[in-house]
Amino acid sequence: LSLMLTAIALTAIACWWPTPAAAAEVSLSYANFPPAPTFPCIQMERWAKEVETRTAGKVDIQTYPGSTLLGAKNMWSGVIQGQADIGCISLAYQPGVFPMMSVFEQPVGFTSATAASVSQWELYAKRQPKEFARVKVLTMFTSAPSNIMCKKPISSLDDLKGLEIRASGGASKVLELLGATPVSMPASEAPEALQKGLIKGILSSFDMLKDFNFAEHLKYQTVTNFVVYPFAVIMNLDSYNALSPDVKKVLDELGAEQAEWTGKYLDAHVRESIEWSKNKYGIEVAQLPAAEAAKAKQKLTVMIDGWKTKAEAKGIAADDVLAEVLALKAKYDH
Ligand code: 3IO
Repeated sequence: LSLMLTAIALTAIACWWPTPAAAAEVSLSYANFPPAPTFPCIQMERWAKEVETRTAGKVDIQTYPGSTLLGAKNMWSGVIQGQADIGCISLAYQPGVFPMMSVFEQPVGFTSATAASVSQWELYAKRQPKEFARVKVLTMFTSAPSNIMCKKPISSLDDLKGLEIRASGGASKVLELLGATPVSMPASEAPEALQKGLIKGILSSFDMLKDFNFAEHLKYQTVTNFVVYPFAVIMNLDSYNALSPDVKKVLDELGAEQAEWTGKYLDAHVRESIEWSKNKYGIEVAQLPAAEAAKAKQKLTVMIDGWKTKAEAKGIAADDVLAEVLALKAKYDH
């Protein structure tokens, strides 16, 4: 009998005892626009796992890659309105909306995603530009330096004349100034445009060769390092404000670390993507010849002046901001 009572008592305790899996107090949705294997989604999964671990299961993150909750073009407004708690945006998709942080779309010559990402986060954290006042910014990071992935070899600026190349924001401006025909659209729409023959190439980072399988049709790679694409991970303000102080602390402390983690992941992944593309599709990777690169650099100088004029019109101390970006680049990019 006592054995039976013990068994009943143990069962009762086992049923009543809270299991860690049932302890999540907050569930947050996190929307992303590109497919799950791409770097913005890889960093999303890493961030979600870190938050779940560091809050001891208090917070549960539901991730939605591949535009399943919000797409590239309604991410910003969707998060502000609360259709998702968290979302990942590429700043280049909304020209004019980020007068300060669009400095990271300018051709300042970053050579790694790590240096650019750490710099972007530091500038944001220090200056807290009011263009992001309607959201809580959780982290920022950039793509790797952008290069030309094309159906034909590009060895001079003449080869680019009138060529339809997909890009966005600052990268589209680069193409325009170099005499190409920029076709602006989010990365998530590029596969269809390529398949329909609307574009002959893409100006973005080399991770896309593998993650979008672009290496199959874009065999000629030209290293130009023109610009990077800056990103921001944003959170609905009401959703953030509703969190307990200990959870807010976990999120706040992850910002800088996540920026660096993502940059390092992407720089390594770009190398892997190039090797994979060489082995699988026999792609060719060439540098833009030095004389042509110098010509391009010359043609792009007006771009930074254009950014300054627009930023100043919005009350931003553009010379200060630019000088700080260049100092950050000197500190982190070598
Ligand atoms: C990018 C965007 C989504 C998925 C993978 C990516 N690799 C580089 C980018 C940069 C970008 O925003 C773009 O539109 O090329």
